[in-house]
Amino acid sequence: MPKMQTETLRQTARDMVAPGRGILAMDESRPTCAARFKKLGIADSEEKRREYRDLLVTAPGLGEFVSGAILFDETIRQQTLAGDSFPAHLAKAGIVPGIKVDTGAKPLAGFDGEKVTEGLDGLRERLAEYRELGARFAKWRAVIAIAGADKPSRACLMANAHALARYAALCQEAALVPIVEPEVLMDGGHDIARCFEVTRAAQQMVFEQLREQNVLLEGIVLKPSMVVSGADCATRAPLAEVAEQTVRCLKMTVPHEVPGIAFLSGGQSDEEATAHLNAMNARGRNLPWALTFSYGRALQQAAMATWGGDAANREAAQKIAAHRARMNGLAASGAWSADMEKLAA
Ligand code: 5MM
Repeated sequence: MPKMQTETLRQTARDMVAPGRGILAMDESRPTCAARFKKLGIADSEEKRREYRDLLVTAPGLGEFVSGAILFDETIRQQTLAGDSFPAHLAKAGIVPGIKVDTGAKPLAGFDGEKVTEGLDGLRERLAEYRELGARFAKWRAVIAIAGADKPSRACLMANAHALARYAALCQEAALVPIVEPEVLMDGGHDIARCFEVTRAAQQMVFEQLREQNVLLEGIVLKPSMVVSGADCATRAPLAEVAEQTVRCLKMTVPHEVPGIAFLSGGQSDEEATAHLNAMNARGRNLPWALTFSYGRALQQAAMATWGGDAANREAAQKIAAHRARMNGLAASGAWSADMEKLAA
Protein backbone atom coordinates (compact mmCIF):
# COMPACT_ATOMS: atom_id res chain seq x y z
CA MET A 1 0.00 0.00 0.00
CA PRO A 2 1.43 3.46 -0.86
CA LYS A 3 2.81 5.29 2.20
CA MET A 4 0.44 8.22 1.72
CA GLN A 5 -2.56 5.92 1.77
CA THR A 6 -1.34 4.26 4.96
CA GLU A 7 -1.06 7.68 6.58
CA THR A 8 -4.56 8.66 5.37
CA LEU A 9 -6.00 5.50 6.95
CA ARG A 10 -4.16 6.05 10.23
CA GLN A 11 -5.22 9.69 10.43
CA THR A 12 -8.88 8.97 9.59
CA ALA A 13 -9.02 6.20 12.19
CA ARG A 14 -7.52 8.52 14.81
CA ASP A 15 -10.03 11.24 13.89
CA MET A 16 -12.89 8.76 14.35
CA VAL A 17 -11.85 7.99 17.91
CA ALA A 18 -10.63 11.45 18.92
CA PRO A 19 -10.79 12.14 22.67
CA GLY A 20 -14.28 12.85 23.99
CA ARG A 21 -15.97 12.11 20.66
CA GLY A 22 -17.66 9.08 19.12
CA ILE A 23 -19.66 7.83 16.17
CA LEU A 24 -23.35 8.21 15.36
CA ALA A 25 -24.70 5.02 13.74
CA MET A 26 -27.57 6.22 11.54
CA ASP A 27 -27.30 3.51 8.90
CA GLU A 28 -30.56 1.67 9.54
CA SER A 29 -31.52 -0.27 6.44
CA ARG A 30 -35.01 0.40 5.06
CA PRO A 31 -36.73 -2.48 6.91
CA THR A 32 -35.13 -1.52 10.26
CA CYS A 33 -36.00 2.14 9.82
CA ALA A 34 -39.54 1.22 8.75
CA ALA A 35 -39.99 -0.89 11.89
CA ARG A 36 -38.74 1.92 14.16
CA PHE A 37 -40.94 4.51 12.41
CA LYS A 38 -43.96 2.21 12.53
CA LYS A 39 -43.76 1.86 16.31
CA LEU A 40 -44.03 5.66 16.54
CA GLY A 41 -46.70 6.02 13.86
CA ILE A 42 -44.31 7.74 11.42
CA ALA A 43 -44.91 7.18 7.68
CA ASP A 44 -42.32 4.99 5.97
CA SER A 45 -41.20 7.16 3.06
CA GLU A 46 -37.97 8.35 1.52
CA GLU A 47 -38.87 11.95 2.38
CA LYS A 48 -39.54 11.15 6.05
CA ARG A 49 -36.22 9.31 6.34
CA ARG A 50 -34.51 12.33 4.79
CA GLU A 51 -36.27 14.76 7.15
CA TYR A 52 -35.36 12.66 10.18
CA ARG A 53 -31.74 12.19 9.21
CA ASP A 54 -31.44 15.88 8.36
CA LEU A 55 -32.68 16.67 11.85
CA LEU A 56 -29.96 14.47 13.32
CA VAL A 57 -26.98 15.74 11.35
CA THR A 58 -27.95 19.42 11.69
CA ALA A 59 -28.52 19.25 15.46
CA PRO A 60 -26.66 22.29 16.86
CA GLY A 61 -23.48 21.33 18.71
CA LEU A 62 -23.46 17.71 17.50
CA GLY A 63 -19.96 17.95 16.03
CA GLU A 64 -18.45 18.69 19.41
CA PHE A 65 -19.12 15.15 20.57
CA VAL A 66 -19.66 13.24 17.32
CA SER A 67 -16.57 12.47 15.27
CA GLY A 68 -18.19 10.37 12.54
CA ALA A 69 -21.60 9.34 11.21
CA ILE A 70 -22.45 6.08 9.46
CA LEU A 71 -24.89 6.60 6.60
CA PHE A 72 -27.07 4.18 4.66
CA ASP A 73 -26.83 3.92 0.86
CA GLU A 74 -30.00 5.99 0.39
CA THR A 75 -28.79 8.79 2.69
CA ILE A 76 -25.34 9.20 1.14
CA ARG A 77 -27.14 10.04 -2.13
CA GLN A 78 -29.66 12.43 -0.56
CA GLN A 79 -29.43 16.13 0.16
CA THR A 80 -30.05 17.81 3.50
CA LEU A 81 -33.02 20.19 3.62
CA ALA A 82 -30.52 23.03 3.08
CA GLY A 83 -29.40 21.40 -0.17
CA ASP A 84 -25.96 19.98 0.71
CA SER A 85 -25.23 16.32 0.16
CA PHE A 86 -25.20 14.53 3.52
CA PRO A 87 -21.44 13.79 3.31
CA ALA A 88 -20.70 17.42 2.39
CA HIS A 89 -22.75 18.69 5.32
CA LEU A 90 -21.02 16.29 7.72
CA ALA A 91 -17.57 17.24 6.48
CA LYS A 92 -18.40 20.93 6.98
CA ALA A 93 -19.53 20.15 10.53
CA GLY A 94 -16.21 18.40 11.27
CA ILE A 95 -17.84 14.95 11.25
CA VAL A 96 -16.23 12.19 9.18
CA PRO A 97 -18.79 10.65 6.78
CA GLY A 98 -19.05 6.85 6.68
CA ILE A 99 -21.18 4.26 4.95
CA LYS A 100 -22.64 0.85 5.77
CA VAL A 101 -21.54 -1.53 3.02
CA ASP A 102 -22.68 -5.00 4.10
CA THR A 103 -25.89 -6.30 2.58
CA GLY A 104 -27.14 -7.95 5.75
CA ALA A 105 -26.85 -11.13 7.80
CA LYS A 106 -28.23 -14.16 5.93
CA PRO A 107 -28.80 -17.78 7.07
CA LEU A 108 -25.53 -19.74 7.17
CA ALA A 109 -26.02 -22.86 5.04
CA GLY A 110 -25.61 -26.05 7.04
CA PHE A 111 -25.96 -24.31 10.40
CA ASP A 112 -29.53 -23.94 11.47
CA GLY A 113 -30.31 -20.61 13.14
CA GLU A 114 -26.88 -19.07 12.51
CA LYS A 115 -26.02 -16.21 10.18
CA VAL A 116 -23.24 -14.91 8.01
CA THR A 117 -23.07 -11.35 6.74
CA GLU A 118 -22.98 -10.92 2.97
CA GLY A 119 -21.90 -8.15 0.61
CA LEU A 120 -18.43 -9.01 -0.73
CA ASP A 121 -19.51 -9.45 -4.36
CA GLY A 122 -18.95 -6.20 -6.23
CA LEU A 123 -17.70 -4.51 -3.06
CA ARG A 124 -14.55 -3.08 -4.68
CA GLU A 125 -16.67 -1.15 -7.18
CA ARG A 126 -19.16 0.01 -4.54
CA LEU A 127 -16.36 1.26 -2.29
CA ALA A 128 -14.87 3.31 -5.12
CA GLU A 129 -18.26 4.93 -5.71
CA TYR A 130 -18.82 5.63 -2.00
CA ARG A 131 -15.42 7.31 -1.79
CA GLU A 132 -16.40 9.51 -4.73
CA LEU A 133 -19.61 10.37 -2.87
CA GLY A 134 -17.56 11.53 0.13
CA ALA A 135 -17.29 8.53 2.48
CA ARG A 136 -14.03 8.19 4.40
CA PHE A 137 -14.86 5.05 6.34
CA ALA A 138 -17.15 2.04 6.04
CA LYS A 139 -18.98 -0.37 8.30
CA TRP A 140 -19.75 -4.10 8.17
CA ARG A 141 -21.66 -5.86 10.93
CA ALA A 142 -21.43 -9.57 11.71
CA VAL A 143 -24.25 -10.92 13.87
CA ILE A 144 -23.46 -13.70 16.33
CA ALA A 145 -26.23 -15.27 18.39
CA ILE A 146 -25.71 -17.22 21.59
CA ALA A 147 -28.04 -20.22 21.94
CA GLY A 148 -27.19 -23.04 24.29
CA ALA A 149 -23.75 -24.59 24.53
CA ASP A 150 -23.18 -25.21 20.81
CA LYS A 151 -24.17 -21.86 19.26
CA PRO A 152 -22.37 -20.01 17.91
CA SER A 153 -20.55 -22.77 16.07
CA ARG A 154 -16.87 -22.43 15.22
CA ALA A 155 -17.91 -22.43 11.55
CA CYS A 156 -20.17 -19.41 12.11
CA LEU A 157 -17.43 -17.46 13.92
CA MET A 158 -14.91 -18.32 11.21
CA ALA A 159 -17.16 -17.46 8.28
CA ASN A 160 -18.00 -14.09 9.80
CA ALA A 161 -14.41 -13.31 10.77
CA HIS A 162 -13.20 -14.19 7.28
CA ALA A 163 -15.83 -11.97 5.64
CA LEU A 164 -14.98 -9.08 7.99
CA ALA A 165 -11.30 -9.40 7.10
CA ARG A 166 -11.94 -9.56 3.33
CA TYR A 167 -14.17 -6.48 3.66
CA ALA A 168 -11.54 -4.66 5.74
CA ALA A 169 -8.79 -5.34 3.19
CA LEU A 170 -10.96 -4.07 0.34
CA CYS A 171 -11.82 -0.92 2.30
CA GLN A 172 -8.17 -0.11 2.96
CA GLU A 173 -7.33 -0.68 -0.71
CA ALA A 174 -9.94 2.04 -1.42
CA ALA A 175 -8.49 4.33 1.30
CA LEU A 176 -11.54 3.86 3.53
CA VAL A 177 -11.16 2.96 7.21
CA PRO A 178 -13.13 -0.21 7.95
CA ILE A 179 -15.24 -0.34 11.09
CA VAL A 180 -15.06 -4.01 12.00
CA GLU A 181 -18.21 -4.97 13.90
CA PRO A 182 -18.59 -8.46 15.34
CA GLU A 183 -21.81 -8.09 17.34
CA VAL A 184 -22.57 -10.77 19.90
CA LEU A 185 -26.31 -10.39 20.43
CA MET A 186 -27.70 -9.77 23.88
CA ASP A 187 -30.76 -12.00 23.18
CA GLY A 188 -31.02 -15.09 25.36
CA GLY A 189 -30.85 -16.31 28.92
CA HIS A 190 -27.05 -16.82 29.07
CA ASP A 191 -24.98 -15.30 31.83
CA ILE A 192 -22.11 -12.83 31.53
CA ALA A 193 -19.48 -15.60 31.68
CA ARG A 194 -20.93 -17.21 28.54
CA CYS A 195 -21.04 -13.80 26.82
CA PHE A 196 -17.38 -13.31 27.74
CA GLU A 197 -16.42 -16.70 26.31
CA VAL A 198 -18.21 -16.11 22.98
CA THR A 199 -17.06 -12.48 22.63
CA ARG A 200 -13.48 -13.49 23.28
CA ALA A 201 -13.60 -16.30 20.70
CA ALA A 202 -15.25 -14.04 18.12
CA GLN A 203 -12.74 -11.23 18.60
CA GLN A 204 -9.78 -13.58 18.59
CA MET A 205 -10.86 -15.04 15.27
CA VAL A 206 -11.48 -11.61 13.80
CA PHE A 207 -7.93 -10.48 14.60
CA GLU A 208 -6.45 -13.75 13.29
CA GLN A 209 -8.26 -13.20 10.01
CA LEU A 210 -7.40 -9.49 9.83
CA ARG A 211 -3.71 -10.37 10.12
CA GLU A 212 -4.11 -13.19 7.61
CA GLN A 213 -5.59 -10.74 5.08
CA ASN A 214 -2.81 -8.16 5.64
CA VAL A 215 -5.09 -5.55 7.13
CA LEU A 216 -3.32 -2.53 8.61
CA LEU A 217 -4.44 -2.60 12.24
CA GLU A 218 -3.63 1.09 12.78
CA GLY A 219 -6.19 1.84 10.09
CA ILE A 220 -9.29 0.13 11.51
CA VAL A 221 -11.81 0.84 14.25
CA LEU A 222 -13.26 -2.13 16.16
CA LYS A 223 -16.98 -1.93 16.96
CA PRO A 224 -17.73 -4.65 19.48
CA SER A 225 -20.63 -5.41 21.76
CA MET A 226 -20.02 -5.11 25.49
CA VAL A 227 -19.72 -8.20 27.66
CA VAL A 228 -23.12 -8.30 29.35
CA SER A 229 -25.64 -10.79 30.72
CA GLY A 230 -28.20 -12.08 28.19
CA ALA A 231 -31.40 -10.03 28.10
CA ASP A 232 -33.37 -12.90 29.71
CA CYS A 233 -30.74 -13.93 32.25
CA ALA A 234 -32.25 -14.12 35.74
CA THR A 235 -29.27 -12.40 37.41
CA ARG A 236 -27.97 -9.41 35.55
CA ALA A 237 -24.33 -8.51 36.04
CA PRO A 238 -23.95 -5.04 37.60
CA LEU A 239 -22.36 -2.07 35.86
CA ALA A 240 -18.89 -2.47 37.37
CA GLU A 241 -18.71 -6.11 36.29
CA VAL A 242 -19.76 -5.29 32.73
CA ALA A 243 -16.99 -2.68 32.57
CA GLU A 244 -14.47 -5.08 34.13
CA GLN A 245 -15.28 -8.07 31.92
CA THR A 246 -15.50 -6.02 28.73
CA VAL A 247 -12.07 -4.46 29.28
CA ARG A 248 -10.59 -7.84 30.31
CA CYS A 249 -11.87 -9.39 27.09
CA LEU A 250 -10.51 -6.55 24.95
CA LYS A 251 -7.09 -6.80 26.63
CA MET A 252 -6.96 -10.48 25.71
CA THR A 253 -7.95 -10.00 22.08
CA VAL A 254 -7.26 -6.53 20.68
CA PRO A 255 -3.71 -5.71 19.53
CA HIS A 256 -2.14 -2.47 20.72
CA GLU A 257 -1.86 -1.13 17.18
CA VAL A 258 -5.63 -0.67 16.95
CA PRO A 259 -6.27 3.04 17.62
CA GLY A 260 -9.76 2.76 18.99
CA ILE A 261 -12.77 0.76 19.96
CA ALA A 262 -16.25 2.21 19.44
CA PHE A 263 -18.95 0.14 21.11
CA LEU A 264 -22.42 -0.59 19.78
CA SER A 265 -25.29 -0.22 22.28
CA GLY A 266 -27.04 -3.47 21.33
CA GLY A 267 -30.40 -2.80 22.99
CA GLN A 268 -29.13 -1.28 26.25
CA SER A 269 -31.11 1.68 27.55
CA ASP A 270 -29.70 5.11 26.73
CA GLU A 271 -28.37 5.76 30.20
CA GLU A 272 -27.07 2.22 30.68
CA ALA A 273 -24.99 2.46 27.49
CA THR A 274 -23.56 5.78 28.69
CA ALA A 275 -22.88 4.52 32.21
CA HIS A 276 -21.10 1.39 30.96
CA LEU A 277 -18.84 3.38 28.65
CA ASN A 278 -18.09 5.85 31.41
CA ALA A 279 -17.22 3.07 33.87
CA MET A 280 -14.72 1.63 31.41
CA ASN A 281 -13.05 5.02 30.98
CA ALA A 282 -13.29 6.28 34.54
CA ARG A 283 -11.05 3.81 36.25
CA GLY A 284 -7.70 5.37 35.47
CA ARG A 285 -6.70 2.34 33.43
CA ASN A 286 -3.79 2.78 31.13
CA LEU A 287 -5.35 1.31 27.97
CA PRO A 288 -3.59 1.20 24.61
CA TRP A 289 -6.71 2.12 22.61
CA ALA A 290 -9.39 4.80 22.90
CA LEU A 291 -12.75 3.50 24.14
CA THR A 292 -15.74 5.36 22.72
CA PHE A 293 -19.22 4.87 21.27
CA SER A 294 -20.75 4.06 17.91
CA TYR A 295 -24.32 3.91 19.09
CA GLY A 296 -27.45 3.68 16.99
CA ARG A 297 -30.43 3.21 19.27
CA ALA A 298 -28.82 4.63 22.42
CA LEU A 299 -28.15 7.92 20.62
CA GLN A 300 -31.31 8.13 18.58
CA GLN A 301 -34.31 6.51 20.21
CA ALA A 302 -35.31 9.39 22.51
CA ALA A 303 -34.87 11.96 19.74
CA MET A 304 -36.87 9.90 17.26
CA ALA A 305 -39.72 9.45 19.74
CA THR A 306 -39.84 13.20 20.45
CA TRP A 307 -39.85 14.04 16.75
CA GLY A 308 -42.62 11.55 15.96
CA GLY A 309 -42.62 12.60 12.32
CA ASP A 310 -43.81 16.15 13.10
CA ALA A 311 -41.71 19.11 11.95
CA ALA A 312 -43.02 21.12 14.92
CA ASN A 313 -40.97 18.85 17.22
CA ARG A 314 -37.77 19.12 15.25
CA GLU A 315 -35.95 21.50 17.55
CA ALA A 316 -36.88 19.58 20.70
CA ALA A 317 -35.69 16.35 19.08
CA GLN A 318 -32.40 17.97 18.05
CA LYS A 319 -31.78 19.10 21.62
CA ILE A 320 -32.29 15.53 22.83
CA ALA A 321 -29.97 14.09 20.15
CA ALA A 322 -27.26 16.63 21.01
CA HIS A 323 -27.72 15.95 24.72
CA ARG A 324 -27.23 12.19 24.27
CA ALA A 325 -24.17 12.85 22.13
CA ARG A 326 -22.80 15.10 24.87
CA MET A 327 -23.47 12.55 27.61
CA ASN A 328 -21.65 9.86 25.62
CA GLY A 329 -18.83 12.23 24.71
CA LEU A 330 -18.32 12.82 28.43
CA ALA A 331 -18.48 9.05 29.04
CA ALA A 332 -15.76 8.57 26.43
CA SER A 333 -13.53 10.66 28.69
CA GLY A 334 -14.80 9.06 31.91
CA ALA A 335 -16.22 12.43 32.91
CA TRP A 336 -19.95 11.59 32.96
CA SER A 337 -22.12 11.24 36.05
CA ALA A 338 -25.83 10.51 36.43
CA ASP A 339 -26.34 14.01 37.89
CA MET A 340 -25.44 15.51 34.55
CA GLU A 341 -28.35 13.66 32.97
CA LYS A 342 -30.74 15.25 35.44
CA LEU A 343 -29.28 18.74 35.25
CA ALA A 344 -29.20 18.92 31.49
CA ALA A 345 -32.47 17.11 30.71
C1 5MM B 1 -28.18 1.81 13.15
O1 5MM B 1 -28.38 0.42 13.02
C2 5MM B 1 -27.41 -0.27 12.20
C3 5MM B 1 -28.03 -0.87 10.99
O2 5MM B 1 -28.83 -1.96 11.32
P1 5MM B 1 -29.58 -2.80 10.14
O3 5MM B 1 -28.59 -3.09 9.08
O4 5MM B 1 -30.02 -4.03 10.89
O5 5MM B 1 -30.72 -1.98 9.66
C4 5MM B 1 -26.64 -1.27 13.06
O6 5MM B 1 -25.70 -1.99 12.33
C5 5MM B 1 -25.94 -0.48 14.11
O7 5MM B 1 -24.94 0.30 13.52
C6 5MM B 1 -25.26 -1.37 15.15
O8 5MM B 1 -25.99 -2.53 15.42
C7 5MM B 1 -25.17 -0.60 16.44
O9 5MM B 1 -26.44 -0.07 16.75
P2 5MM B 1 -26.98 -0.15 18.22
O10 5MM B 1 -28.41 0.33 18.12
O11 5MM B 1 -26.85 -1.58 18.66
O12 5MM B 1 -26.08 0.80 19.01
